[in-house]
Amino acid sequence: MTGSELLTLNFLLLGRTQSGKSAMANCLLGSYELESKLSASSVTQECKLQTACLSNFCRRNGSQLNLRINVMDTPGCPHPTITKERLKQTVNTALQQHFHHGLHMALLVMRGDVPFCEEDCQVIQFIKDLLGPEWNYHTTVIFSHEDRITDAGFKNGQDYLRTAPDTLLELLDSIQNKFHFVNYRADFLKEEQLQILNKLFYFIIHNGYKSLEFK
Ligand SMILES: Nc1nc2c(ncn2[C@@H]2O[C@H](COP(=O)(O)OP(=O)(O)OP(=O)(O)O)[C@@H](O)[C@H]2O)c(=O)[nH]1
Ligand SMILES: [Mg+2]
Repeated sequence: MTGSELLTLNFLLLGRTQSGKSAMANCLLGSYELESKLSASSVTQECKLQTACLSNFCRRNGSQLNLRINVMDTPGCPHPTITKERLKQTVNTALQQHFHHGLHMALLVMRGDVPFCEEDCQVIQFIKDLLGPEWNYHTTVIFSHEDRITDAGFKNGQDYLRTAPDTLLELLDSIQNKFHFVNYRADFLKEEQLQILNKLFYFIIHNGYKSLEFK
């Protein structure tokens, strides 16, 4: 006899303006519900929650595991009109309201094809302030724009990281090298969705399914 089990995982997207947060959120959800577009300013102006269910995601302890994922998209940081303090309050309130069982993983979306700079350090500080001392267990870096990296002649993201500055390598080291390069192309959406979810699921198992609670 086999039964089925439902597991809920909560994800938060964070990152600089126009880094690809909403595209990544859509990729996780396997849909196009969140507005994602090129802009000279910030597209996402408030926190938005979307949910998706994946039946028979994998087998666990002899049962079929159905996955429910809650994905919170956020405005970019730093933001042209929202101060960092205000943004922190807004994200914190949204997490308290919607993630009753806590946050499993924050996804820091960084453009893989743009060099690491001071603004990235500001986002990292924002994540530390928001998530607290355990931030590094609950943060995964998502490098977007992998397509541009391979178009430029690198074999893959790992190959590209050989050119990375120490500040970026130190960041990756501090989060136990939890990172993923994503090639966001609409026609690969389902393929990317499963790849990234499998990886995140593995990181969350490694954390013993622990989540961060917000009060
Ligand atoms: N080529 C390429 N384009 C991408 C990738 N990820 C995102 N984009 C594009 O980058 C632009 C910005 O993406 P968004 O998802 O709106 O970025 P965002 O971080 O949510 O932007 P804001 O809400 O303005 O902060 C869109 O045109 C996306 O299609 C990627 O991996 N490769
Ligand atoms: Mg957005």
